[in-house]
Amino acid sequence: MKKFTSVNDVTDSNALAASALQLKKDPYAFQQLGKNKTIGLVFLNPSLRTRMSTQKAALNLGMNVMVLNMDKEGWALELEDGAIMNGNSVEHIKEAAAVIGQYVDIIGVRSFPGLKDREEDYNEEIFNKFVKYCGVPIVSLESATRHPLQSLADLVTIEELKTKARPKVVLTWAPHIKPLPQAVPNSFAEWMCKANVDFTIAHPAGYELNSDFTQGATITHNQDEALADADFIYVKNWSAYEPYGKVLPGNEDWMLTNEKLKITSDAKVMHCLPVRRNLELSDEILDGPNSVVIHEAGNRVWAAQAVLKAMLEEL
Ligand code: SN0
Repeated sequence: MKKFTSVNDVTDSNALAASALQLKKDPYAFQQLGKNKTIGLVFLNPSLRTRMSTQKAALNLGMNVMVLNMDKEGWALELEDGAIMNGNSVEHIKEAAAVIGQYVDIIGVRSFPGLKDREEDYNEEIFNKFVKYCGVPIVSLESATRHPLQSLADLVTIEELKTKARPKVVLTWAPHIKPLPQAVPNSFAEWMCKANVDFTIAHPAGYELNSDFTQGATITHNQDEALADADFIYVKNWSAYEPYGKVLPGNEDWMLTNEKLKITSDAKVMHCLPVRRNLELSDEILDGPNSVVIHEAGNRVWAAQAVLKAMLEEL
């Protein structure tokens, strides 16, 4: 694999999930593969799981790891082509990305959407500048519109914990006070649409995702209808796609509770984390027997390791 930015970069997502589960059984089998190879993880936004799991994955493969918290420790970055840099920005992304590419064999980049200009976000303008100027294979650590390492870990978790060949998986919107990206739900939807699952998306009216990501999904505004007989529930907030980046009033009753779990098939509850307790997801669910969120976060290592292994094999 030369780049990992979406499910479309993967020839066989089930085989990649199987590779992740194999690595989970034998984490250090490919220590030679990454010897003397370096990954640079560049963060323009905060991270806990993506940073630590990708770092651990690289170490398991024998790689060296460098982390740059560019938003906090780097020079203020200029992103505009043709800018006259007489303001606060110090270094243009053209030089910054190209220089990082001199030091590493693979680059990972995290760049959240601004949630102001939909075209800019959905064209992945910042992320694609890294792709264009860094000159080395790139892995997305969450871009404006997708979070593929998370989605692969989610697929791995479902494959690992499912008790029937084709489980019912429900992505349900949850309340939040801040406008959050659509990256996680977009990405989860496009991976689930290609997986062997019965996939439903439930959200309040007005939170329709971009239909490019949801082809093949059942979509409903009725949460109860969606939750009936669910085997997995994936809880996530996102802001509206239209009007772009907005939080619409109401819908607090969309938070998942034990009462709502009763109509499911004793569903396992997933969330990418970080989660705001008792706003997005109740204590009783997070601390109860149906939550698999910590297990899911643990699987981030094996997902990242399967991706880095596939990239190292083609370096
Ligand atoms: C990010 C998101 O895309 O929703 C990262 C998830 C992996 N989440 C947040 O930014 C949460 C911020 C908050 O204030 O709760």
